[in-house]
Amino acid sequence: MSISNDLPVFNAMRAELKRQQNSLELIASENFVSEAVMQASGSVMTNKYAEGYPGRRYYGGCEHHDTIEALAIDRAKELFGADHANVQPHSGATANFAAYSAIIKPGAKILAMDLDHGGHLTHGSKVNFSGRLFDVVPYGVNEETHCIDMMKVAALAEEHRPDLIVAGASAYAREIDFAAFGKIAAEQDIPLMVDMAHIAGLVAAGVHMSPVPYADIITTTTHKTLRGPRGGLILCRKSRAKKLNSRVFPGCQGGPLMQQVAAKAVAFGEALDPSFKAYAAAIIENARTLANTLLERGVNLVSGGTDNHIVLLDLRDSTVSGAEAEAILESAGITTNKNKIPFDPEPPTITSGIRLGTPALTTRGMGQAEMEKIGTWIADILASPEDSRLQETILNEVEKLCGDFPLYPSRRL
Ligand code: DSN
Repeated sequence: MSISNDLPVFNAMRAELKRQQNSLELIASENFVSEAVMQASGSVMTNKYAEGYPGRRYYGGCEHHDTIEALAIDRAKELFGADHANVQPHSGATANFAAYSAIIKPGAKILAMDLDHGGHLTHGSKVNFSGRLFDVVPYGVNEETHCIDMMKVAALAEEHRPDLIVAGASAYAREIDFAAFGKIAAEQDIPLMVDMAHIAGLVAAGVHMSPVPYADIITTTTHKTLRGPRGGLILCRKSRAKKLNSRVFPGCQGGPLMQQVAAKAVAFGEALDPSFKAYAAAIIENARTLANTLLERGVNLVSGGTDNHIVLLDLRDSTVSGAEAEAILESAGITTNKNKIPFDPEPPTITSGIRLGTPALTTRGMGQAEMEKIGTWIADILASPEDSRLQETILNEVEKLCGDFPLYPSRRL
C-alpha cells in the first residue's frame, strides 16, 4: 500500500511540502536536507534493532548496520577532529542527558547559560530534567554589550566551584569564545561541556572557533547548520569514550534509530565535501546582510549585529510583541519564532524578541540581494503591523521569490 492510500496523512504531508516550498524559512534552528539524506532517513534501515555498537550488538543480522554506523562515526571524527564520536543519540536533549550522566551525578552543581539570556532548556531550566536533577548556577550576557560576560563566568566558577561548566546557546548571535571557557575550566580544574547544536555546521566548516581542543565533551544536534537529519551526536576525548557510550546505550536509550544514523553518515559525508565550507561562509554573510538591512531601517538587534547564523530582533521599543510579530510575519509567508531576549520584561509565551536565522534560505541558494529584500520586507511589516494589505502584497512577493529558488522540485511528498 502506498502512502497516498492514507489520505489524511498524505494530504498533510503534501501541504507541508508546499508550505516549505512557498514560504521563507527563517527559523534559525531549521534547514533543508539533501535528497540523499532523506533517502537514507526513509529507508529499510528503519526495520531493524541494533542495540549495542558496531561489532558488539545484541541482535543478529546487524552487519550492514555496523558498516553504516562505523562510517558515521569515522566521518564525524574526521569532520570535527575529535577522538571519539557517538552517533546514536535520538536528539540533542538526549545527547545532553547522556553527556551529563557521563560526567556528573544528580545533585551536582552546573554553571550554564541562562535560558532567558539565550541558553537552552537542557542547560538547567527548572522545567527540564537538567534543572530538576542539578543545582544550577546561571551565567548570562552583559547588559550593555549583550555578549557573554566571561569575567563573570570566571568569578562564578571560582565562587561556586561547579562540578561542570556548560557552554553553548540557542539564541546568541555572537561567536562563543571556547578558548576562554577552556581556560577557566582548566585553571579551576572543572570539566567543560559544550553544546554546539546551533553552530555545528559553522564549526565543521572552520568559520566558527571549534570547541574540540578545549572541551571534555561536546554535544550537538545534526539538523541545524550541520544540515543533517533530526538527531544528536556526542564527541569526546578518548579517556571518556567508554563511559559515554555506556551512558547512551544502555544508559538512556535502547535501539538506535538506524535510519537516522544512516542519514547522519550521509550528511557528515556532505559536510566533508569542500563545498560545505562555502555554504557555511554564505550562511554568515547572509546573516550579516540581513542584520545590516534591519539596522539601517532602525530595527534594534540584540548585541547590535551577528557573527553567526542568528539575528535576534529586540522589539522592546516596538508596538508589537514577539508573539504578535511572529504571527504577522507568518501571514506574509515569513516563518520565524518569537524568542526571549536578555532582560526581557515579557514571559516566554509573549516575549520581546524575534529570532531569525539564515541556514535554510542559504541552502535554497539565496544570497545577499535576497537578504536585503527580505530584511526590507520584515522592517516594512514591523513598521506597519496593522497593514494587512501590505502583508498580502509581501506574501505574493515571497511566493515569487520562492519560485526563483526551487526546493525539492521533483518531489511529490
Ligand atoms: N529548539 C531548538 C532551537 O530552536 O533552538 C534548540 O534545541
